Amino acid sequence: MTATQKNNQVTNIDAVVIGAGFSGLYMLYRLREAGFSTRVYEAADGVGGVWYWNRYPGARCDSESIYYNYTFSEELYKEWTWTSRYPEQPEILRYLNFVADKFDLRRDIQFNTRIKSAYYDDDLNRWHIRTEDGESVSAKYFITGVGCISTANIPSIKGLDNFEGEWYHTGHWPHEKVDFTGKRVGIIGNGSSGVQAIPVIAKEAAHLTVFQRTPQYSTPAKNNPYTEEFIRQAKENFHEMKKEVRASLGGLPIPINNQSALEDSPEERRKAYEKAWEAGGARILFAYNDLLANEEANETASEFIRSKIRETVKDPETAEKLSPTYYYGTKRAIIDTDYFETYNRPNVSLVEIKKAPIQEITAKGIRTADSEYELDAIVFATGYDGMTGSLFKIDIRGKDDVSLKDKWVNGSETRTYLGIATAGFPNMFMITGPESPSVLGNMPVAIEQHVEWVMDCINYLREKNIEIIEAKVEAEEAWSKHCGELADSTLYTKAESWYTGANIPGKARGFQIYVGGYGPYRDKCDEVANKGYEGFSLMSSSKTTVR
Ligand code: N01
Repeated sequence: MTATQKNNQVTNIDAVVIGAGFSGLYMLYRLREAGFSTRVYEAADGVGGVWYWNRYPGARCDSESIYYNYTFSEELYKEWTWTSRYPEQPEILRYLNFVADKFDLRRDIQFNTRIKSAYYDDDLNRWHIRTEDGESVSAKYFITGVGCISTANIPSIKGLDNFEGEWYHTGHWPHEKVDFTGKRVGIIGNGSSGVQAIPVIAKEAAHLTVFQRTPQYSTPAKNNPYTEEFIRQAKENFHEMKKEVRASLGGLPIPINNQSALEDSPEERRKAYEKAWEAGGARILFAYNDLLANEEANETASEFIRSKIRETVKDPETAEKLSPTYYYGTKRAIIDTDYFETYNRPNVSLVEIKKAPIQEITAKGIRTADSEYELDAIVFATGYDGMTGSLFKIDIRGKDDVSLKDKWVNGSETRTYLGIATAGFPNMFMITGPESPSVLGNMPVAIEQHVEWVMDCINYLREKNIEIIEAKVEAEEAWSKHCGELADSTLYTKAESWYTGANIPGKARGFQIYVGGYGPYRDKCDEVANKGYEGFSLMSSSKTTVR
């Protein structure tokens, strides 16, 4: 089959994939390898997905580099060398470009092209995909690799248009260096992005004002350059590492201490938390097995981090303002380099906008309920419309012209089977869709598992001459219920976070992530496949049920 053509002619191909980040690149590689004609559409002018856009100062991944990789190719793993424990955004982008070059992926990626709609044609059993430029393509399989956190949340604050300075969102950072030297900068938001950007901007700006809605826990990353010896060992250990990350709960080979925090004495706990703190990263979450399930256990870890904040921040009043009260880990655990230390700088100030909310952005800066702050630049580190935001940006319509947004009632009734498929949308697959474990771990591991499962499934359909696969309503009802019950057995649902949709005004609340862990989830997906895709209807082209 041929690739698409530009002049408004509809071209038939086997598969359309949206997005050229970790998901889309690997999906393309596998589809092409299996002999399926494939086209990837990407809005940016290069590969990278979120790592193409997130160029803000200090942007870095919080998974350790040697695990933040594809593992499908030993050769690739051994050819690429990371420089430090946590990869910086430019390095990750270089890695993904290296992957695209090595496997000659670009020739099947159409850049600078945003997908506007995807309609399923029930008569032809095909997806019709249309770009914003009016180009159309018809494909048997429609696969989304749009990312879980890629649709920026820019709060609608009165007056932004009147602001005379510059403003930026961390997820849409300019390609050129933004120079804050000598400027008065305001930053709204202190999640993972803000916590990374704040120390770096503070070093450059004349003054940095942090507008904080909710204080956050953060633990030191303890980043350091990798030694040659460390890299040599990591490469040698490839097969073991691959096996371990794939079986693990969060895609990292970090063992969890299988014991309740409440079984240890306060002294023993302090020792365990100190050790985890010193090891760096979010190791505290692994110190005991009930931190995300038991309030009392969680409080011991939460209080430990608050004690570190009090030790680090010299001004007790500021330390108090920076001390969170929610359950540690129920918002995404953040890791940092000198975040709390930054508040000891004379050019940094903290404004609590829960006490005095932002009322308006004026020509000169930000006006809260009790003050006006003159600024030359505003940085929105205000996060994303997670899980469903990027899917809903595309008008996706399945059988009977039902839109995904309507089916999921704008996100309040998201129903998927395994987070991969949804009833009424045949031959559509979501890479790390809602109700898969995705963002609760090291994403490349989750992505590889989904891509490989989807590829095996498509190969199976070809082998068995099956034209259509569609999740059954009862299977997705059961899966969604199971996801909800698992989430309710944890503390996650108690937090106001992007995980629960609480960050987007008007968005329905819910916890659309499978919390059972990567390894158990993989087993469940494999079981479904081994049982001939149990929970799916498999049909011939005449819609005769094959199984
Ligand atoms: O976004 P966030 P993020 N007015 O939603 C505040 C991944 N990631 O971009 O807590 C005022 O976490 C909001 O306040 P509150 C990672 O999965 C990974 O930082 O809602 N403030 C919060 O402080 C992460 O979880 C890496 O009260 C408003 C902040 O903005 C996810 O991306 C790096 C507001 C948003 O925090 C998102 O992180 C970066 C409003 N209207 C990102 N709306 C690494 O791997 C929101 N806020 C290291």
